[in-house]
Amino acid sequence: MAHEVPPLPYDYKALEPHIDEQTMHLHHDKHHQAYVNNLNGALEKHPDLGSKSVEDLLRNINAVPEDVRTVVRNNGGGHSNHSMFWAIMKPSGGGEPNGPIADQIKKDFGSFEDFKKQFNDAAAKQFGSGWGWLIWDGKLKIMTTANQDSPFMQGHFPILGNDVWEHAYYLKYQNRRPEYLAAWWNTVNWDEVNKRFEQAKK
Ligand code: MN3
Repeated sequence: MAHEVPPLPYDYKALEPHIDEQTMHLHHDKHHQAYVNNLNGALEKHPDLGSKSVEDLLRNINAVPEDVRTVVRNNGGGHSNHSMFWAIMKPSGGGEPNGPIADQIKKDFGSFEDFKKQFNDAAAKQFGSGWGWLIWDGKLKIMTTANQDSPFMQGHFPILGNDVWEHAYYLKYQNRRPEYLAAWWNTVNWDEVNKRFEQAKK
């Protein structure tokens, strides 16, 4: 069964003014679709991998046949990362986190403000294209990956992640990545992040 881009769970302009409508169209309809097309193209050569979830492929990336491993890494990573990304945002999102993730952030980072500062700092410093992540490793930790590499490849469950490829922000913010990083928190869907936090601890 072929992989598919999940439909955006809100309108393309719903995250304005933080993320603009044109960026959402290009990002979701073109970039994410291209990752899915490339992933499906690679998997056609190995029908035995067709039944695996993209997360399972990434968790065992070294078991993927060598002739398609890099394509699966980049495009399977791109598919998984973006599927998470659309889901953890919502219109009129942001504000202070709630529920268990709020308590854990306080425990592991001192305060939400300190966590945001550390996360934005790490994501701003990611050289070139990549992602900033919040993962669970017995405690909450911030990490970054290059390109479309996924925390799943390192055995970690991504609770929350922000895309720092230029395609995520360049139309509106140009080279001002820190401005995009600061604005992005106004889109976060903390209910969804809490669901992912539950999954991460399993
Ligand atoms: Mn992207």
